Amino acid sequence: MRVLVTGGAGFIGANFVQQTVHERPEVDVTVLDALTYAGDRRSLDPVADRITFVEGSITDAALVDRLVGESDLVVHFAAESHNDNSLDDPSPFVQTNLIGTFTLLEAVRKHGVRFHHISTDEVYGDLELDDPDRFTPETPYNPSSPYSSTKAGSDLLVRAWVRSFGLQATISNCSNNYGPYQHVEKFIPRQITNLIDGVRPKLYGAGLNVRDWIHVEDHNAAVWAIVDKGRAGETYLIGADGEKDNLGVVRTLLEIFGREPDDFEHVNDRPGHDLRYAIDASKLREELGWTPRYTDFRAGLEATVEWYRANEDWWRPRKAAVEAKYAAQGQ
Ligand code: NAD
Ligand code: TDX
Repeated sequence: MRVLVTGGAGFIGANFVQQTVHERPEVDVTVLDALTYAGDRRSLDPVADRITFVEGSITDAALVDRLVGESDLVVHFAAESHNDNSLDDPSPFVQTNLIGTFTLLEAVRKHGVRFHHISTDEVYGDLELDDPDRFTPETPYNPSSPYSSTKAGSDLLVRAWVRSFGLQATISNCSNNYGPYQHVEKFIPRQITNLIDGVRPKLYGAGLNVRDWIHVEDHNAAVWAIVDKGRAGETYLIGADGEKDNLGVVRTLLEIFGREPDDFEHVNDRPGHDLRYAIDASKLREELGWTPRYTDFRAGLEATVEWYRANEDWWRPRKAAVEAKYAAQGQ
């Protein structure tokens, strides 16, 4: 089977490619990645000699047409992925998340190739802290940020191509991922690398916002379960019952580093900051038999801390610029 992985040099995509090479030696992997500020070829070093890497954009219709035409399956991770950046400049979000997905859909339609679209729980908006309901595939779309609205738009394009053109496609909407190779702009790696540097973690606002954490390997195992056994045209929500407020995550990290529980700073809140995400993944669990392996969040965080300690040469080159950008925003 020949698989085209878009965004395979990013956080989740690189983990997906590494897992695929190790667990499915029969699969032939080609990565298409534009190597934006978020992409890093070094994240594919452990499998570099076992994959084909193509540097290019998913908005390049001729390139996409050729690569899709040589594939049996496309797994589409490529995106602009950071909410804070989308508040600063939404333009690349519209280009990559909307135009890029459209470009892929047209090629997949032409060549009749199976497509899996990676999306986010943020398309559903946010929940109150005490809301007993969680997101399900029936929850209406209500995105808040330029990032989540472009992801929502890309999901709707996929749904329309399924209905109008009979595309063999599935969609997954996953909650917040953590694990190795995540860019230091994101919450958990930012705080881990701050703590390694002896800097206090930075909490937006009061730190009461809730995210539903899942280890990246569990996300990727779910993606393969959907590709293997999912029904075309369906949406599957991926989550591992990992709700935590940001303050709780920071306190766990402080404990892992042997620091006092209040040794953090409150910084400016994110405008329009979604309060809470929570996933009901029962369809995925019941229909496809998927279960997460990382059920102990603290143990998963400890392993992630160890990875950042052992791979300082991977994250160090980006750290100062990320912190300078946050500092300019009072974050
Ligand atoms: P990331 O920012 O770490 O990686 C994105 C990758 O896409 C990078 O390698 C980048 O170079 C590449 N890319 C960007 N624009 C491109 C373009 N025009 N053409 C080709 N490649 C391009 O993101 P991530 O956290 O790994 O997220 C991957 C996917 O998973 C995204 O679709 C995101 O919306 C989704 N998702 C992420 C999370 C999360 O917690 N990180 C949760 C749910 C869903
Ligand atoms: O320094 C920080 N302090 C802080 O309190 C940062 C960077 C973030 N936060 C808060 C904001 C959020 O409530 O932590 C939470 C997580 O923030 P992010 O890592 O930026 O993730 P989020 O905005 O929740 O979006 C993530 O999950 C869904 C991914 O970045 C998206 O790509 C995915 O779709």
